[in-house]
Amino acid sequence: MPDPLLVEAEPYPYGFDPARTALLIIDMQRDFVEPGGFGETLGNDVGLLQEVVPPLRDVLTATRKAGVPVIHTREGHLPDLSDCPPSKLNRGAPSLRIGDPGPKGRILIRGEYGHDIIDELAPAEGELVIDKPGKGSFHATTLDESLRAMDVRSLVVTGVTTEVCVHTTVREANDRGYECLVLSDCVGSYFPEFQRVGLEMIAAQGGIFGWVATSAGYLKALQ
Ligand code: TIU
Repeated sequence: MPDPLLVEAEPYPYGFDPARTALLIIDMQRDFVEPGGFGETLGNDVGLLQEVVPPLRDVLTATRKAGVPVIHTREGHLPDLSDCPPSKLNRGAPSLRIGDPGPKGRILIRGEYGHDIIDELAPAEGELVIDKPGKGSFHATTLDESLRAMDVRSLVVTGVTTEVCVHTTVREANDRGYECLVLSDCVGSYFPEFQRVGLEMIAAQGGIFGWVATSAGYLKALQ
């Protein structure tokens, strides 16, 4: 086995073998990142999520160049909403509910313009795109099977939102035996406080869910 690459991270350096690693980009969809989608209908300022795009774009470019696989996820539902539990459909007080017509098509419905990934981070040919009905990327998807088939044990985790789909995914991955490195400037929240505390929670207690590093640290290790 080759020596692992080392990333300066909290709570201590993260070692990874690029041959057994994947970059996971969670839910960088128009519905969360751009005005007129699900995120905004929940009352959120989507501007905060847009700060993630430039560093994540650099990470995506370098990761592709290094030959490390990239996996994208999208949160959303079938047009008949048969995969959306009533608990999710009825939760909160959104101005538009999942499935309602919005300016970017039906809110969070697969195949609609708003449901798709933003142009800046569009999946390349051959990259895996996992459609998920929940917040976690493992729940009701084939992600675990795909990662095992690729012999991946280590995940570099990016995307939105830090305390919702990123956290749920990291917790699911951790329980399944994956090691997760979360890139602090490549994950975003509508709430600055949740961003800070969400990242702290991952690396606390000796790395209870995983590690946290900046994209600069990851890029340096990858060179
Ligand atoms: N509401 C919120 O912060 N996030 C979500 O509903 N989905 C994801 O995080 N992708």
